[in-house]
Amino acid sequence: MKAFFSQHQSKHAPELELQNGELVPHAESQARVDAIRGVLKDVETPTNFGLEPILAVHEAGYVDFLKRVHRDWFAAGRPGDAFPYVFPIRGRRPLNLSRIDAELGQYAYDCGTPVAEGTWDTVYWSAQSALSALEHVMDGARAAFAFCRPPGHHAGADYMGGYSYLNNAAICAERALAQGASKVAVLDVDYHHGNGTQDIFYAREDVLTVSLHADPKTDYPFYWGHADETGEGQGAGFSLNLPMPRGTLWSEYQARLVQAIERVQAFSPDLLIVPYGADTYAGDPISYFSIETAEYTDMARLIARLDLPTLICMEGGYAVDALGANVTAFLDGFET
Ligand code: OKP
Ligand code: ZN
Repeated sequence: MKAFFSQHQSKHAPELELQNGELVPHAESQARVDAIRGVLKDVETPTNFGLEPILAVHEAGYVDFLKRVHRDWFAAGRPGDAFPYVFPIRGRRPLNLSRIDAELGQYAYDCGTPVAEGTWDTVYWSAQSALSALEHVMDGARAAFAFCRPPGHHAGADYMGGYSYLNNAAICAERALAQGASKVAVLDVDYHHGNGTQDIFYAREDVLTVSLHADPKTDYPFYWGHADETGEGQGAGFSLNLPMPRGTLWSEYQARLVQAIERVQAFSPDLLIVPYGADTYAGDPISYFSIETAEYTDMARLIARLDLPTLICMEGGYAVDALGANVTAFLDGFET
């Protein structure tokens, strides 16, 4: 299967994240890039589609902020990566504050998503990789792999979080609709709930979001991904959340995936987008499901049985030593 990746996507290299009360080396590391890049055989440099498809999803003020925030941080005399530390909680009125810390808090929801010097270039080109893979599928390919990094599925229209800055899957869903698709389904199989994608389409009936993930009662992102979140307004019934307990095995996961697939089938979309995280892997250092490498092929085969044009977007997966094999196993399931 054809993959898309730009060298610019190596630039993002945040040093630290705040995790469980400690500043630790950032899990979304450069080593992930090498691990995945090393197993891809048919890789193309993405086409530059510009900002327009990004701005169809993300608020212009947020995109402008992403572009310049690290420069502003540096100009303010701050060291290292730009980190938020004050957040406007629920219902705060909008204030046009220019202090760097106020801006950061307004556009972020966690302390795991610092903006580093190369972040903008990387997330811009990740989105272009996704759009290029989408174009390949819209041109008739059965499936394509967008090697995006960092992940995107936690980013909302105007916020970053969960290592995510631009929501690649959402940008592609919106683009597909603009290019003539009438319905798009997003089937998120990362370990973590795809809260950004869900938020972006929560009130919409033209994009179905389905997410299989660790129960937010025990796992990040806590506040979203509960089973009773089903959409609102016109979008009521068009969000489906299937949380599972820590320790979930493939045999158990499979039953939920079948349920998810049936929902997608009933929706009858023109295009399927699969945010894929290899962090459901048994050996993942920050996640707690028990899926084994070979089982990713079974997972992908089940999804492939939907027989829909499919765009796969890379999300998480932090067991670097197994990452290449896990990605290969998943992509293999679409070839056979
Ligand atoms: C991004 B993706 C746990 C900290 C979790 C955020 C995880 C973001 C995952 N102690 N930090 O969905 O793989
Ligand atoms: Zn994840």
